[in-house]
Amino acid sequence: MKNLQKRRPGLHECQPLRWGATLLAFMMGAATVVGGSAVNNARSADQSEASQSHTITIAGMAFSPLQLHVHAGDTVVFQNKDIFPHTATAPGPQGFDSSVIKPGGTWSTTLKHVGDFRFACQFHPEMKGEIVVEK
Ligand SMILES: [Cu+2]
Repeated sequence: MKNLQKRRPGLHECQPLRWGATLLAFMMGAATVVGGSAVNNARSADQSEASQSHTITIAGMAFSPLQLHVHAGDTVVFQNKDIFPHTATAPGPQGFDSSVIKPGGTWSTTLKHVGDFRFACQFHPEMKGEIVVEK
């Protein structure tokens, strides 16, 4: 240990700096995330009529959340975090079809029609979800 310290005297001066920089970067990232959600909260509180964006994550061969309540005019983003391609397909004239969402890809749709939209993945019919669009 003594030998190591003697041979590399700069290590002790240098390391805290690096850790500090890493910590600072981490804190800045966290602040950005917190700031972002605070902005979203403020927006939804001030303008409850304004359309919002919701995210449904696809991971582990499942949609999450399984059921989502939105208001007409809101946007839903499907984010595929799986290593497989998926679709989000709700049959019917007012339904939606993402077609293929590649691994790591996203697809979004704005839901204008009130109703109960049950959707599934066309490749994996056991993958199901539901979006309830309210006025
Ligand atoms: Cu699928």
